[in-house]
Amino acid sequence: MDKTPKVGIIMGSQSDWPTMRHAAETLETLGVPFEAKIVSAHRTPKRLVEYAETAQDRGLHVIIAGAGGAAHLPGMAASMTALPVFGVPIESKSLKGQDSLLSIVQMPGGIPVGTLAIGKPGAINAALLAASVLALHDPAIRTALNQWRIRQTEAVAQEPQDED
Ligand code: RP5
Repeated sequence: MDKTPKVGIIMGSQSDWPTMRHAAETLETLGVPFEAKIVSAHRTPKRLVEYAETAQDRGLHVIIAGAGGAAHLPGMAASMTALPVFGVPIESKSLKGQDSLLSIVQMPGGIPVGTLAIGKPGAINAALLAASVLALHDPAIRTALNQWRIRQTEAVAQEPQDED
């Protein structure tokens, strides 16, 4: 099986990993080859340019970019590649991720970023969306994604239980 990463997960800081690892774990479950890198729009701008400009030639099909606060990473990545970019707003301490959400979602017309929910649900859904894109041309990923959805449905109990 080809192990060349098809999805690039990038994040602005090590502090984003507790959120972004949920994207990584979801892709792993689905058997989607990915890479995960710290790339900061502000602290490592040259790394970002290099990453975005070479992403397609290196075989990536989708980029998932997580960032918090003044979250310019997804938009700047999208400005330098025509690959689909999904943005995950990290739940920041000061504004609970509302700052991240607004700075990722409100892109100018012409440079799209598919913006997900704040935090863990957004990270999981970004991975599922990336898998959906790949599944259009990859039957193994399509099967894995369908099975994942069946398992999720089957895991929902008919009746609630006391938790304590
Ligand atoms: C952003 O600043 C990162 O994406 C992170 O969410 C936020 C805070 O970074 P640290 O100060 O924790 O490194 O660039």
